[in-house]
Amino acid sequence: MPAQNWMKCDLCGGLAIMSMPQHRLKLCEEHYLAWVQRMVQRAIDHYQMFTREERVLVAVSGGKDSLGLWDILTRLGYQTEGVYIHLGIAHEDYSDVSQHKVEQFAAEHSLPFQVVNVRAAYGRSIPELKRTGRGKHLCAVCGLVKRHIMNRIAYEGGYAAIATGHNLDDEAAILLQNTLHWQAGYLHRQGPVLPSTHPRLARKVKPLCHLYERESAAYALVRGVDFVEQECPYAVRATSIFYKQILNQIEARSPGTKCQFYDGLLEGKASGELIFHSDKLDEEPALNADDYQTCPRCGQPTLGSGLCAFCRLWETTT
Ligand code: Q46
Ligand code: ZN
Ligand code: ZN
Repeated sequence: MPAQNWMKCDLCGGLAIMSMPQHRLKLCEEHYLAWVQRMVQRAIDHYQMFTREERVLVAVSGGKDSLGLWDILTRLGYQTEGVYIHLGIAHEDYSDVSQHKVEQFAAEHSLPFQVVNVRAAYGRSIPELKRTGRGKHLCAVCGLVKRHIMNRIAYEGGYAAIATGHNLDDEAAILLQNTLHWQAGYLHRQGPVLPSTHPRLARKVKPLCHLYERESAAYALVRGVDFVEQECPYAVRATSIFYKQILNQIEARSPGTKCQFYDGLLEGKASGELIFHSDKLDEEPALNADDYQTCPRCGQPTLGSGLCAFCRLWETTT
């Protein structure tokens, strides 16, 4: 008998298209799609991210993770609406192309979504804001603006949670970075759910937190999701990419390491074996709603007195 040179699905014996060595599992297309949905459902239930009665705002960038997440949540029967934040990144028409992918996906699936164009809404795109601003790294400016807009939209629209497409590789890279620098405050709050600590700050959830990046990408490809393949041009400078590469090298030698690394943090915190002091948190969230003041300009909660970090950003650039 000639040796078989194709992988067999562990469930049906058909042609396997994905192998997950950390789970010792190989699956065909049909069983892979179902497995991914089950993994996401399990994370939503385990971490009590949201219920089917709650409305969820999905932050969609046009990439594989966020569009794949929107697809999965919709198939699982959750009430979702997408929001795309147009950052005004003109390099290779990145923002326009991404917006188009989101529009196409929403139209094909008859899903509601809205677009916030940063330049149209606030007067400057993210790269323009960075050019005229001081100090902060562009990605820090971008993150601050996105968080503010997402919180505003979730509050105005009465959404229970904001779901983002962070996968296990993203989380493990952030964890490595925070551990190498012993960022106790960030380690304290890193996890699949960031609870709401103020009525104007929605709960943040990461339903893909147990899926490797390659698994999330494979889901989008197999499902036929048309996503933007190019990364944000500024992402190449991000240190998280470097940490991801290192973790991938370790994973290749020792499958399951990324998973154990991240799960170890969550389990250690849940059991009380790992305790990080959080008194040095420099941004949201504070411990409870009383810790916040109200920004006199935008009305959002802020930890200091006077303008919030978002409003100060525009102040320093005018
Ligand atoms: S979108 Fe914005 Fe990222 Fe691009 S500019 Fe940096 S933070 S890399 S998630
Ligand atoms: Zn199968
Ligand atoms: Zn403000």
